[in-house]
Amino acid sequence: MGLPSLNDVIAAIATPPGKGAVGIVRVSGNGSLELVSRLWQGKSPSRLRGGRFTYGKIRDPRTQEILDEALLLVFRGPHSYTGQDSAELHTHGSPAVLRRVLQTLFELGARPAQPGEFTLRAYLNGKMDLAQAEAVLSLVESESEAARRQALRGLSAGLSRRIAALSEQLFSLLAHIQAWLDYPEEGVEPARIHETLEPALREIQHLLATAPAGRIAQKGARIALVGAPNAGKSSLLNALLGYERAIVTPIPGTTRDYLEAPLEIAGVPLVAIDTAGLRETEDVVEQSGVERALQIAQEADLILYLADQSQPLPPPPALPWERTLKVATKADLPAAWSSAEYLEVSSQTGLGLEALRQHIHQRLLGEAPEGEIWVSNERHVEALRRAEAHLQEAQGAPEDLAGVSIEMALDALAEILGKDVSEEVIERVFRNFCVGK
Ligand SMILES: Nc1nc2c(ncn2[C@@H]2O[C@H](COP(=O)(O)OP(=O)(O)OP(=O)(O)O)[C@@H](O)[C@H]2O)c(=O)[nH]1
Ligand SMILES: [Mg+2]
Repeated sequence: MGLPSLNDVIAAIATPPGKGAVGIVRVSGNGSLELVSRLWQGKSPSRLRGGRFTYGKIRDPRTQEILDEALLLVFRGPHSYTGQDSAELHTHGSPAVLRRVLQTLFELGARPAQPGEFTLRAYLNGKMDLAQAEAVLSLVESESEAARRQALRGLSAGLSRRIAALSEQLFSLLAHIQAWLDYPEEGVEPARIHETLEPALREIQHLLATAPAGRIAQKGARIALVGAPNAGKSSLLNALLGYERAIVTPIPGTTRDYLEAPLEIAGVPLVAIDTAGLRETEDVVEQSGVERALQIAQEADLILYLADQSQPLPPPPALPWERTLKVATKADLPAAWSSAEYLEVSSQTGLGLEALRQHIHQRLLGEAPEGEIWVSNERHVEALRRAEAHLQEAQGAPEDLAGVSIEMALDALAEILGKDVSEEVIERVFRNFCVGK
């Protein structure tokens, strides 16, 4: 397929489909301002300063028909998002207006922008690296506070800077090894491979350790509530949600099918899943509910295992306990047992709910440091893993072979920033963008 041409004028609607207060059509490329001037009635775009708005009318040059009153924003390359001359037409947010304006631009010679093509141009023109371009996509797609925060860190080169610093260290080590191999008689000190490799490896491992948190911040997590009938699962779901989503009764076996509800804890998007109480039963409907509950627990990122503290503790079911948080429910009632392994809550009084939220947050995000970039992109994780493996190879190898491994690690790191990557990689990254971004 190949990458699209960089220099022609592209145009697209940048605002989402449907009606809105304002709609934006974006234009970028060599000659884009001249092209826009042909449908603009008002102060000429070529006389406008970059970054300034002007008010005027959009006119179909063939029929002279006025399409809308609008604002025109002009950017001059290289001081623009794409690095090229660009313009934005801010019209009324009507699909009919936007379609007509776009159609007119096409008739004047612009071509429809492909998904992500504005950002692609920004990347190819050196306005941002590939990791930043991917952060743009993550930011547009972010639906939670945690995702937004992380994407913004990526956009402002949070990851790029760390990768660049890491590469810098490895480059100078490589240069040192090279000098030592080329001029052994010059008395260049033998490369101290280990001393430089150790911190570089630690940095990579540190970044990789943030990946589970990064994934959860971006994609969210699934939390299953399981336990015996009447343990208080549906009540806890409702208490966490703050509204009565699930049916609660004193009859054991009330919930028979599972039930999902979205919620956000400390900015992290979660889906909480209430399930049927675990017990042996003759009822086929309930039986199948119990099977589902166990299945859901297996697939969940985190399990809350609930046990009623006012009743004798039932024998524990088979669960992936390393992913399970134990919760003692009905803490407002007299206790039949008590265990330090269990977090006490009462859905009725709200006791322990805040602590439970904190534990959930802690279990999901682990030790991932707040205020730091978390690696959330699969492509980045994969490249970091390769870099890690190559540096580990280098650690045990003689100098000349170590040099080769370090070079391969450097290549892997460069891929994150999009240096010397294949068109296929670039296409894959931009395929997921929306048109107009
Ligand atoms: N005192 C007290 N009662 C509670 C609390 N949480 C739940 N209950 C009561 O315990 C009973 C069972 O609650 P549910 O939330 O339906 O329990 P469940 O685990 O969903 O039960 P099944 O759907 O049958 O598996 C109801 O009568 C609730 O009112 C609590 O924190 N304190
Ligand atoms: Mg229930």
